[in-house]
Amino acid sequence: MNPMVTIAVRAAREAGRVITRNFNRVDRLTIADKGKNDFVTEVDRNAEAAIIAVLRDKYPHHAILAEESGTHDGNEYQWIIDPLDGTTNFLHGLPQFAVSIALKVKGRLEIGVVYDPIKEEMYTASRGEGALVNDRKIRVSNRKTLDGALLGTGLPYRDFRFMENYMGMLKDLIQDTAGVRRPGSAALDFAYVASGITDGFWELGLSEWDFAAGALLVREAGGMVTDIAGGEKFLETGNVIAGGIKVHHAMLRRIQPHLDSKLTA
Ligand code: 2AM
Ligand code: CA
Repeated sequence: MNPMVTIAVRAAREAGRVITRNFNRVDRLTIADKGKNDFVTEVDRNAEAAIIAVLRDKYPHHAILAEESGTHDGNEYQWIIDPLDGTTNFLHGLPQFAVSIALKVKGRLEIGVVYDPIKEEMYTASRGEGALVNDRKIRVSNRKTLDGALLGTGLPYRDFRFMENYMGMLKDLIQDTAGVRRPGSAALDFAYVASGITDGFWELGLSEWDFAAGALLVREAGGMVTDIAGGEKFLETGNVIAGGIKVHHAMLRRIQPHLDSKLTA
């Protein structure tokens, strides 16, 4: 196994400890409002500090991009960290959230770790070596059509510029599939596609730290990840479709009629 995966796993477990210690004690937490529907707690900050401490200790020269503390300069190795993906769920006592840690080397995704501290599920991937949950190999589903497919998605919650586009996609996809779910942690949504629990996923306007690790999980589990126009710019635009190859293709065809230039630019 890539030794950097071992370090990322250690960092994710440290963050998981901070998170589980505070779960269901939200009344005691200080909650700051970063903006409309954008909350951050001391748990996010402490979990992020725990991750950065582990990474810095081992790799003092690597760069870091982290949701709460922004960019820390360094070399061509860059860690991308979301210490608590699904903060809104966490705040409400809904046990669906995760730690997400990815590593890019010269701009290319190399490692992805997503950890669900409630279920104690550690999803890991490194480029060219496949994807695992708790050391068991995972694969995307091999469903051939949307018929019978279970899809994950993220509803717009803060930026409503693409509401009409999104609703058009949702309307088509709920009619063509077995159902659509909105669990609320993009990192875990990708982990579920990677392990074949859901057959596909799409969302508009994600941030890179929400799904950099998840995107590598899906690819290493044999799936497709593209932007909503079918291209490679998903980390830049945050508009993303993921799934097994056939389901991804079918989703792309259903989504395409609802695109316009402001979404694909
Ligand atoms: P976060 O908790 O790390 O901010 C899903 O749509 C993604 O959007 C999640 O990964 C979540 O990441 C983010 N998000 C932020 N605020 C949200 C909200 N109020 N409702 C749903 N998702 C939210
Ligand atoms: Ca996030």
